[in-house]
Amino acid sequence: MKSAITLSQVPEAAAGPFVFQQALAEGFASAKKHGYDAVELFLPSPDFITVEEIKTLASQHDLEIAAVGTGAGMVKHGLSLTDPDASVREKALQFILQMIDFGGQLGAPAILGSMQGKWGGEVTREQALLWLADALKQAGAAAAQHNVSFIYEPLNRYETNLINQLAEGARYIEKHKLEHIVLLADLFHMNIEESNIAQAIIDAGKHTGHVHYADSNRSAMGMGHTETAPIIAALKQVGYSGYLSAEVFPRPDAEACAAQEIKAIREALA
Ligand code: LER
Ligand code: MN
Repeated sequence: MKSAITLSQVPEAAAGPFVFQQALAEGFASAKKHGYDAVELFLPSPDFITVEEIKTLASQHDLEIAAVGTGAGMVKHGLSLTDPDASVREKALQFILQMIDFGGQLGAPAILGSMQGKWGGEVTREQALLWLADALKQAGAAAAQHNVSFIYEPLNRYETNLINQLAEGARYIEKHKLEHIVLLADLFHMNIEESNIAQAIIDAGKHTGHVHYADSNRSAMGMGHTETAPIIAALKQVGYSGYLSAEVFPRPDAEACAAQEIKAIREALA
């Protein structure tokens, strides 16, 4: 397993779980200084910066790109794949396909979190899950063209009512025969939704493709009450070899958070 840390350039998400929010050049330098293997990027849109500029920063600092988030499509542009309005769903899909293309050129998968939306009002749960499966089919095919996966993230109940648990996500992938789709195990969401985080990872088996390594309170690991040993053992048991990514609140500040998180990752993997 490898380490990653979040860099955000989305002012609307300033209160979100993103560690470094300064200019990207500084964020890359900080990630390297703390010893991370990779950065996870949260950008306002796919045309915010060129792929070439990111490639230059990555090679200057000898960092990989672990993943690119799509959440700005929701927090900045109000787009969701399960919006009752077909034109909004289409815009959401196009935003995601462009982000897949952006990340793909960097060898990085894109993540679907808040842009999955919610069911309710005129939209039934069955309808929303069908729209979502249809979008995931297209996203998976687009990702495969870059030899990467597309990452689907079950979120806690306060952020979506579609799929809240990891094994439920695994069953959904299998039911709809979704290809090139992997699951994101965000340990913060799982602390709320799972009865046993380690068992949930075992139950989801091979489907986990990315990990947001957050403590129970979404601070850096070690600042809450998550017991990490069984979780790391479960990830090893299912053959997970991807990133433990610091999608956590920059508490007490970004520097201290980054230092605590890399210490926790090193201890966990030692
Ligand atoms: C995104 O990775 C996530 O975990 C969401 O909670 C962000 O709103
Ligand atoms: Mn997450």
